[in-house]
Amino acid sequence: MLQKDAIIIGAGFAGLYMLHRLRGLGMDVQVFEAGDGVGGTWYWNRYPGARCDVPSLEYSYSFSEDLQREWAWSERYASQPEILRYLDHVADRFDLRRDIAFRTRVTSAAFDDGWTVETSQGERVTARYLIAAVGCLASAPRVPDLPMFHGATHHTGRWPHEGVDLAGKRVAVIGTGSSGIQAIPEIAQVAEHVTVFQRTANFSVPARNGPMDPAYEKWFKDNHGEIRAGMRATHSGLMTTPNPDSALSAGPEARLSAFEERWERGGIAFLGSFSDLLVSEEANTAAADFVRGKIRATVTESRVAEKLTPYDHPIGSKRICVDTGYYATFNRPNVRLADLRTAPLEEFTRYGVRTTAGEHPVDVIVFATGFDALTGPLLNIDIRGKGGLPLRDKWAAGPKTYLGLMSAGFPNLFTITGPGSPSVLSNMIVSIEQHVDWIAGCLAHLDGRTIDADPAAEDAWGAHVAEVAGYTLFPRADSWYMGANVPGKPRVFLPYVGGVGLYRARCEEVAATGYAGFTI
Ligand code: N01
Repeated sequence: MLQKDAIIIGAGFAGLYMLHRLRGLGMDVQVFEAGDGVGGTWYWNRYPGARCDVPSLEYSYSFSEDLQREWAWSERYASQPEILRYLDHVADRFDLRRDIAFRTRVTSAAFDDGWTVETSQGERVTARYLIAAVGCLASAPRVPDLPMFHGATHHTGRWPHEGVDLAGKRVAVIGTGSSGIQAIPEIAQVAEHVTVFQRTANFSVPARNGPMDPAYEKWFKDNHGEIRAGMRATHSGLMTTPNPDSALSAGPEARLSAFEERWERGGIAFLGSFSDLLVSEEANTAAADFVRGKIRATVTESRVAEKLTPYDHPIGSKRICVDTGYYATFNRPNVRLADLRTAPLEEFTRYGVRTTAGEHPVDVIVFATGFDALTGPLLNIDIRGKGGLPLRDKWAAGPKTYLGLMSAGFPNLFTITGPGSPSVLSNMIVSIEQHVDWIAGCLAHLDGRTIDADPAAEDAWGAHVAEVAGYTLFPRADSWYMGANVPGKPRVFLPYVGGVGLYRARCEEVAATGYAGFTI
């Protein structure tokens, strides 16, 4: 049986950088990757319009000054193909591919002094340390099986690499989260007809994407060190500075102008218009009303505008969407909104989608129905810790982690951006680099010894994660942050909302005090 110092699961942003760091420690590492290329979420999510909602320069590695200097982003927000090209470049530049086994899914991992993993290729490999760089979403898409349907079906997170020719086709899109909201305007431009099946209306803000401004790019690169240090200390890991004022203390005119200014600027920074949008219901309603007004002003048919307007959750309590022409797409003659609240979905028939209002004949069904977020990518692997305890059993009532980095009883298993860490509430690249650096520092400190989280420290961290979430409006939404999108999944707020700056300080303090809360 092959023996390694460490095994990394996944070759996305997290796995690639982890491999690079562990090589720097002189470790012999094996990476397993299910796809036939690097990229993780950017390898799988190739649907039309797939694009990052964090500005390109901020959504890139900071660990290498040379990499940063030599790579040029073409747009303010990078498209999926460009991000994938970037990750391919990183893999080549740092000669990472030679330690990655592609088309190889880790199916199980069991601890007995070290870890033994089994793969879809029938291999068994052991290593002292196991690092799950499985991402938060992409490896666990929710794909229904529709044997009856005559046409093609595609999940946005499993889009065929050769693309899908939708020209002249009647297309159903199910789901109006970030993926659907990005894909629908693109699909509408080529398809003969698009029916959008909406269960929950969502808030979306315009991206205002455009070509990269060379002067801005130069400024960013010239001041890279200072800018990146600043980003690491913020709440979100983004460069944008939230307005520290309260929406409630601002007068109506100042409030409107702050919302208008951020709306014009574009992107998720809209939620930083004021400091209290995610903690005060009244402040949140002001922001939500502003966006509702924009939807009504954009969509010409008032009945459709009303259906597209969200009322059932605070703005930002579900991941805010960022779009290019989403609401205006509903003014096109070839786009129709099917509201599943008034006419619920009954079944997929041979020729289309049937709701209680009748059958919609279509040629292609696009599922933009999301993912079993945060826990799914880990629990899809049969992971067993001390005494053979399955992680699925330990997490039956919700994930239990210490700092989102380890789970007690699963020694030497690290989770990059795991549940209980800022992960999906932050700029993922900042959080990934922070976790990778912390894990690399920890492994250097361990020098081959075994580490496990203390159950008491884990319980205290879990209580803290829940307590902080309780101060916010996040738990008010039926979101994937809460596990609410997967039937039967425990309702627990999964990421840590305390912010990347405070979280980083906490992790650094733990390391500096001899890994308090861990047993070595
Ligand atoms: O998935 P989602 P996503 N019948 O879970 C609906 C990141 N991301 O792939 O709200 C009918 O958000 C569901 O309806 P409801 C980002 O973090 C980033 O869009 O559950 N409808 C919802 O409308 C994002 O948040 C980027 O009532 C069903 C939709 O499907 C995360 O990935 C781009 C249904 C799912 O929305 C996930 O986004 C894309 C059913 N049975 C994704 N089941 C950017 O960087 C589900 N739905 C821009």
